[in-house]
Amino acid sequence: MTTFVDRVELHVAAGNGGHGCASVHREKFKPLGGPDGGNGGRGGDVILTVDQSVTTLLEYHHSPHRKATNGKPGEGGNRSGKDGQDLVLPVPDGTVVLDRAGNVLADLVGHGTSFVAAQGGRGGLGNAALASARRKAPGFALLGEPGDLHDIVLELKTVADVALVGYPSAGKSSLISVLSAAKPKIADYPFTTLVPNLGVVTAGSTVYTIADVPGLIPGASQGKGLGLEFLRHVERCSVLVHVLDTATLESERDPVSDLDIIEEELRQYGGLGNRPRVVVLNKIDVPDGKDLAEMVRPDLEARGYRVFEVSAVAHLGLKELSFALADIVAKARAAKPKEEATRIVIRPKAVDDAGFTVTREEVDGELVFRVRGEKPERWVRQTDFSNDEAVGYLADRLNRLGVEDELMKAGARSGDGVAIGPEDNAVVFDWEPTMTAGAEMLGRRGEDHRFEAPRPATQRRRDRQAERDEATQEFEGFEPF
Ligand SMILES: Nc1nc2c(ncn2[C@@H]2O[C@H](COP(=O)(O)OP(=O)(O)OP(=O)(O)O)[C@@H](O)[C@H]2O)c(=O)[nH]1
Ligand SMILES: [Mg+2]
Repeated sequence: MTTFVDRVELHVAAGNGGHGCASVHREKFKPLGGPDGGNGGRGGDVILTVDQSVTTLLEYHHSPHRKATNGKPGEGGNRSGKDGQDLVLPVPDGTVVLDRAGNVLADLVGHGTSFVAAQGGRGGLGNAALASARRKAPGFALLGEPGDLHDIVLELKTVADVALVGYPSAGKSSLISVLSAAKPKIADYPFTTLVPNLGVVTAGSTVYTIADVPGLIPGASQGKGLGLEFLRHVERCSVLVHVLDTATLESERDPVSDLDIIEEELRQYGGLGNRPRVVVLNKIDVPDGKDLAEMVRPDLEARGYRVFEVSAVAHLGLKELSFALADIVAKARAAKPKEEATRIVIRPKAVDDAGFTVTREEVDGELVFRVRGEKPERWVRQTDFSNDEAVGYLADRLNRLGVEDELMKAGARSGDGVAIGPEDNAVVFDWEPTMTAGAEMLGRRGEDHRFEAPRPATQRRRDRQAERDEATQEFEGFEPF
């Protein structure tokens, strides 16, 4: 038997975006031909896709680290870097994707249904794309962004229409073996079935799937036997079938009390209450079994169950049962909202990237104003802090977004600490509210070691003047995103 794995933790890394290129076109007799640095390529995504030929998550159990390829950097001559390749990971039908906290991110049902588990980083713009009327020859380019890194959990919930539940040795696997072409393991000791079996049944014009789960015993909800762990495989079914053993040799058991006990365990598990149920009294080929079945039948029917007397071994009552199940399945399918086109691609929720927040915080006894927001944080990631022009461009962008104004409103004063990004990964600098001097804001008293390339004082003065001049004109810089 192949190993069955129905829960794995997977570490997915999308590709990083390639850096943009800063380059100036050169030709004989035409020394300053303008910026021609190309854009970096996009990093590849990691995509989970339902593939019906895959039945377990075993592969990911063996190698849980998966990475898509990076985008290539842009090059001179307006050559864009190549995009990274998406990494497509095939998963079984019915795979549920969760984050580590247990929140469901996606529920993948139907061949071809896909989920982007990690998004590749954007490529950085080259200096050709950053050029504008005002910034004719940018001496910088944007960095590619890192791709997403996520730890996710994959859980398999078998997609079956009909689920068989019951005590060990009640004959669940035997029933699957005679209703479908599946050949599960059958034996006369309890817990023969350790993982769910799945079979396909054809009854008239209806084709449906039927699954069993390992046998349940009293106290399964407290983890007795194999526990309720496998019940997630029956969560999606349209109908639950109680398989009751009419020929058990255990003196304290009978079909009705077996049913009560299994129902109690299902109730403990929760979520299956509204599923239609039918009762199958199995093993009526045994004479005592037949008698017992006839005895308990009125009782069960009085409770509202449809009751089928069958023998998996002697092939009795099977046709009636399979057609009745087909009927319930067909009705359930008709009642379900129409399935959307099969090839659904689920993308992670788009982050609200319009806004940003400024909050006052105390870090190690010092006042810090923290700026959080998709755009400011992305722009910081795109900035090559060893390049003053790039830092100036960042300052311009932040200013235009209104970060400066908000800091002012929040009470920030010259020299206060400002951090852009989350606590563990922020760019920190001392605030200079003279936003016209773009590069100065970040450059002069920055605490970030990346700011440390000094410029001579004369150069700085000249830059500042140029930037002031620039800022008095209306900003018309290229806004890439
Ligand atoms: N006489 C008789 N025996 C049956 C019938 N159905 C199943 N059995 C026997 O009952 C025993 C258990 O059958 P399984 O199909 O393995 O039972 P199960 O419910 O899948 O059991 P677990 O996997 O342990 O939960 C086997 O020895 C079967 O041959 C039947 O209709 N009549
Ligand atoms: Mg079994």
